[in-house]
Amino acid sequence: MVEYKLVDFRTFGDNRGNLVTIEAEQDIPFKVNRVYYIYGSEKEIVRGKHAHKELEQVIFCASGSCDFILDDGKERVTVHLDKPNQGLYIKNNIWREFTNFSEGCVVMVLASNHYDEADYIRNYDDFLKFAKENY
Ligand code: T46
Repeated sequence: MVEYKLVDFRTFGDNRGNLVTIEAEQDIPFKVNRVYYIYGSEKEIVRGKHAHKELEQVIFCASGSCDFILDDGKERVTVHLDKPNQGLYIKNNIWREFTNFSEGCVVMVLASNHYDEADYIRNYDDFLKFAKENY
């Protein structure tokens, strides 16, 4: 089974709408060092296509929906994200691709580390080799 977790964030709703909280090291298992977001991707575009050696992330659609394809070198699973108060936790060493973006989709990402291109494995065969050697 590909390892991932869906995390339900605390949501305070009333007749004014909803307020969602995400506490670092409480609701999610790491200190957040970086936040980035992605919007304006057409439905059929495929983003990602890489793994991370160390980085952990929690990902959610603040608006709209998309599909995350996760691959641990042995299996692939597709996770549909469509709730602004539910995050997908992905640990390091998982190949990810994401696609099937809805109109107006905004993908928010909370990351455990600052941006470091050296942490990326952008070639699938290199990922399989790294996964075999390290796990
Ligand atoms: C991931 C998925 C979910 C930066 O300069 N700083 C940053 O913090 C990030 C995330 C990207 N960049 C630059 C690097 C590239 O020149 O932005 C450009 C686009 O990045 P990339 O092609 O890696 O974007 P995605 O959407 O394929 O992947 C991103 C994250 O990079 C990745 O860590 O897990 O979102």
